[in-house]
Amino acid sequence: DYYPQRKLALVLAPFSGGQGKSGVEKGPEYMLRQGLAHEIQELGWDVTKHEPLKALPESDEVQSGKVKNANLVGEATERIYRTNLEALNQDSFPLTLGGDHSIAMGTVSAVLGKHPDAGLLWIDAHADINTLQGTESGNLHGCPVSFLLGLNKEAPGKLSWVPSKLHPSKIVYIGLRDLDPPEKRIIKELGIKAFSMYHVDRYGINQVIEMALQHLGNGPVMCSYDVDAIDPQYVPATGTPVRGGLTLREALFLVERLAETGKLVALDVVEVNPQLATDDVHVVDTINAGCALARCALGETLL
Ligand code: 6HN
Ligand code: MN
Ligand code: MN
Ligand code: MN
Repeated sequence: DYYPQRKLALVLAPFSGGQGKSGVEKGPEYMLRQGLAHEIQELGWDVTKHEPLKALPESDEVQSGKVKNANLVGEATERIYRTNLEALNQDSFPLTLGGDHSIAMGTVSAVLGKHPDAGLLWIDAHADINTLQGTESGNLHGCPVSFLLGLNKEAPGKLSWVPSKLHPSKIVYIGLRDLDPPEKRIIKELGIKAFSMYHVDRYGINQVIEMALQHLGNGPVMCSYDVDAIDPQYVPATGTPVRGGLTLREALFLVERLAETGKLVALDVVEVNPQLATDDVHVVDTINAGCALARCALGETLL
């Protein structure tokens, strides 16, 4: 058990600069309004709130190829990194609420700063491993893993802070179903362990998580959870939905199992965008799913 004192740092990351759709910065606020902090306290955690992105300055953007908002993403992710590393150093579990997935440059770097041997479980419909060269969209939420792995020779502007501390053998994907061609090539070349929805169907979610954990070995595990891993019928309010995803039970089972191992050291819940819903039920479903992921990862059980 990495957190015998049950201290939790609730890190709010209302950030949308890693992609083009507004609304994803409202994710934390909606999850808090749902009562998430209180629910976590009821699970026995001592919760402190952190807002590293308060008063984020206007950034003067560097124009660097196709990539958008490099300075803004750099500034935001470095702030998140500092906050999360400090939390980890004070034996607190960082739960980071996004915001778009670019914020994982900060959260994952913090975990690897504290626990160099940590494994990373990336649960997502997408691989988010596009390089500066390979990205089609120019959206940095599609690129955090390439920065963490050090695949970009020169990081533009304020993105240069990101340390490349992640080894390709220390990341495992679950839920993939929408990769860009260069992403498929990188995953093959680096031999990264990846369980797509094909593998979830073939082996079942239970075997998939066991194989993932076995691959990562015995050390601590961080989970970066993009809610678009879950099928849009359960989680419609997200920026890049892809059909054919995890059921809500499969999605929750993954984090229930992680909690049970006692090896989980940090969690991100990202890409909740309450503005991208056509009706209120969609918002409620999505927020409920996001909050449930956090609670299950923090020890909530069905019995
Ligand atoms: N996410 N591969 C696409 C891109 O723009 O690079 C989609 C990325 C989605 C990122 O969902 O966190
Ligand atoms: Mn995604
Ligand atoms: Mn694509
Ligand atoms: Mn993602």
